[in-house]
Amino acid sequence: MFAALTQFGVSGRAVKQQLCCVKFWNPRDFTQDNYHTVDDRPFGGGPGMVMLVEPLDLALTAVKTELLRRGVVAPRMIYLSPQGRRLDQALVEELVREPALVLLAGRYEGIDERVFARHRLEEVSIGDYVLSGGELPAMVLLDAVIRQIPGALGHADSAREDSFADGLLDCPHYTRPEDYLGLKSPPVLRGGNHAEVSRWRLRQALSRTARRRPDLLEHRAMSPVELELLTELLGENHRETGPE
Ligand code: 9WO
Repeated sequence: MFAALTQFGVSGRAVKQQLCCVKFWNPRDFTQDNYHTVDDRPFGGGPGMVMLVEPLDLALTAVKTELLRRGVVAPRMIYLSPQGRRLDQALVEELVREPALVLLAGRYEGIDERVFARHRLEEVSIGDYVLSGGELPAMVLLDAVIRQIPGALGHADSAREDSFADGLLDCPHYTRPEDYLGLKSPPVLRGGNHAEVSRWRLRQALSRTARRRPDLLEHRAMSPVELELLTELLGENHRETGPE
């Protein structure tokens, strides 16, 4: 399942270049019975199954032991769950500075609560929806974190100009042809004036953010040029000009 992360794209290249290492631990390898059971019926009844505490406890302990051998003392351990703290770029930038991360992906209806008593697990959510397991959220988190590792991106500045890198939504992008079936690309982007291009992109980013995600602007400090552009935009809004 994790081949999408470890074998493809930016994250795949980072793994190949050994900028990071991703290791997998199967709770089934930490079972004692012949069937390698990792789940059981929930106490109190109800549908579905719950992941057994013992295989998860043993697996997490084994991971910690290996990390200790490698000099990592108290790794951050994260259980991917809809009950967790919402993943955002600030958390991603926090996590990329960690020497190691231990991610726990649940299946079925979830894990026995006593896993939390045995290990200090943070809960992280990638959004308010229920999936079939924590693996895809783990991959989402890892993709976001790995692309922030220095050297992971081909272009040195690609990360800085990413959406959210500056707390703003991304600006629109254009490439050839200049004119597609009468749909024109903005001339400013082809004029060769880099200062004007930067100003246009910032203006677009501010405008989009103000319209689509005003919450992002609430706690964000504004530079003088940003304030100037935003004031311009607000003036235009009052006069009811076109979209963005
Ligand atoms: C199932 C369920 C059914 C009815 C009402 C609430 C419910 N919650 C769950 C549930 O959390 N199931 C999980 C499936 C158990 C752990 C792994 N699974 C999971 C993780 N689904 N979705 C996530 C997840 C993780 C991080 N961010 C978003 C979703």
